[in-house]
Amino acid sequence: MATARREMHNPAEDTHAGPRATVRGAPAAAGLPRLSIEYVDAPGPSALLGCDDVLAVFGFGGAVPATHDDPRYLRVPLEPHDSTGFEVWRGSAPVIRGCDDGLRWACDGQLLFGVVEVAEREGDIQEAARHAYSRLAAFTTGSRTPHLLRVWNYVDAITLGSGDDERYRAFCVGRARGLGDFDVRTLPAATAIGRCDGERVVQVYWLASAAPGTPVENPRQVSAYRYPRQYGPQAPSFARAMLPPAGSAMPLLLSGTAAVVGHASMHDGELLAQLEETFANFDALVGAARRHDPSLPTRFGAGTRLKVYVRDAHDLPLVADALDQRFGDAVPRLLLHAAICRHELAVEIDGVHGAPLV
Ligand code: 3EB
Repeated sequence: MATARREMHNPAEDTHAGPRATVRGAPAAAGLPRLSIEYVDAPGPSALLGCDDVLAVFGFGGAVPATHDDPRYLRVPLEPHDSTGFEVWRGSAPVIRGCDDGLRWACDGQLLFGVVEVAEREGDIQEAARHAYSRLAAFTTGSRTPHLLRVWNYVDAITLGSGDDERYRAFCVGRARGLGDFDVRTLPAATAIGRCDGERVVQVYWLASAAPGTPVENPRQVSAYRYPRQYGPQAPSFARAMLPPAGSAMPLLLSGTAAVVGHASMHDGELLAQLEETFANFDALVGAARRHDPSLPTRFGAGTRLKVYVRDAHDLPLVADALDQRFGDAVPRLLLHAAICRHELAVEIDGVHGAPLV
């Protein structure tokens, strides 16, 4: 079966990073990993997918195509506030790509984009998350890009249900079970955000690499994987940030960050205070990352990209203004209407941060 499938592939795919490739054998493409992330205006994804260094193109909201023949395209059904932009990941040409029983991927030899979307059966988010993560883990383990750097999780109605029945908590259980045995010290950076589209589909996409990154924790925050029992039966499986493999031309990968200090949510009902606390968290996180890589800029700037998730659509203009005041147009950003995994959190931000690529 595996052999038959391989025979149907382009021979170039023999070097791909999929589940049947082993780490032994010829090394992946020479050179160090390189990744740029841009928010670009375009009439549609096709024009952007024409470049053979593109690892992934993301469209946001209801106005973009839901699907595309090219496995590198993914629609994230979160409505953007003030842009029609696509997010484009560029790696190193040539990128090869494929689809394996619904799991889509693209790989440049050093970096791999992957995505799997699992429909919940009768609202069973735990089982959908377990299934998504077991596919991710089976695809990644033993491949030529075995190191998970960053994962994004988008699920519907994230805070529906109460106590341990809350959907986010059930998601955390399914995620950990799907990952199987893991060492918390190698967990990827991540985002887990709620969609508002009513489609009960667990959407998981990721960035993996041939060489390992270095996880970074935030000195102002308890590591999420050590959150106390009050937040659910399974602590969330992610690192606060991931430094890219040494020597790469890649930014620091920032996990979803909110007004959480220690393990507690701060400033309930005060959106702007939560925004300030979030940036204080980023300052501490970047400070911790700079102890590993002092060349990282201290402050957010032209090599930073922020994705800003705002719970209440009415607050979007307020957040846009606050970001304009803080950064002017120095920091490219995408503002999205999305639910945060704790009721009391009104805003969460993820992104990447580095020196501008030359
Ligand atoms: C927090 O600090 C906010 O479960 O993957 C942020 C990033 C959050 C990732 C996840 C959750 C996740 O706990 C929530």
